[in-house]
Amino acid sequence: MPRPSYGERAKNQKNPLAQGFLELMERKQSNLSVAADVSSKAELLELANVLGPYICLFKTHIDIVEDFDQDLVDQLTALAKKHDFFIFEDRKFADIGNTVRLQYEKGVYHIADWAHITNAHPIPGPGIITGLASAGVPRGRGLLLLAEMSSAGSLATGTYTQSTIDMALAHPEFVIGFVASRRLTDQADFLYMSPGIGLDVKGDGHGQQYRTPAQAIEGGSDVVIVGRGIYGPGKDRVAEAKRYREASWAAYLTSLE
Ligand code: S5P
Repeated sequence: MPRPSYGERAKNQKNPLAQGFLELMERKQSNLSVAADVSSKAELLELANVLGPYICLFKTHIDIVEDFDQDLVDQLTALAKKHDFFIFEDRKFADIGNTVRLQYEKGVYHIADWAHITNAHPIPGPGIITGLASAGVPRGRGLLLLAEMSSAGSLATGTYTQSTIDMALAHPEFVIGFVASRRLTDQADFLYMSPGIGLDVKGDGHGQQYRTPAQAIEGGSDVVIVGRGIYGPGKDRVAEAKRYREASWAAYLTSLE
């Protein structure tokens, strides 16, 4: 059955962050996210600037940046506006609600102040969502739950994944979707973001498992997350970003037919 377009889904979305993101994908004709796992401020900003035109979402691990400062956040925010992308801090919160709220709002990074989207493991139960929501909802942010993981031997399967869906359904004001390998439910229109994507290799020697963008989109993913496939050793970053964007967008267009 043909799927509705990102633009059509935007019209029916009740969550404003998810709506804005779907509109951005449609406008920019990109369902590609880059996973910018680099450890210097200069490299991170360089990636955001050169790859910004091709992506809908810039995914960070802010705690691996060795020279983090507020200016990095200010510059990244300016690049997000200039190139029209959202920022996803891949923090993978995993503690009780009160603690994650503090980790989200305070400390060195103040993630809630600049990341449009962040994510959490469902393992502590629904309190992790309400804790994060207390800081995120007033700022218009969105949360993804890790319903599955791309790594070999992941424990996020079966009833764990099912319980994650139930937790998401109970919190539509803040949960906009999942990190997962495939579409999980038709009970609400969630966003599905899939890491573990590569066109050339199958793994990384540390448990990561790669599938192609087409495989992810065919399974119902909305956003394809690519890291080293774009900027790994010897890669032409812009050429690779274009290649992944084209492959992912072509797979999306096929899913509409
Ligand atoms: O299950 C997961 C969830 C995530 S968010 N598997 C993942 O690989 N990720 C993240 O996606 C991971 O933290 C990394 O930032 C990115 C994949 O990077 P790559 O270089 O393997 O494409």
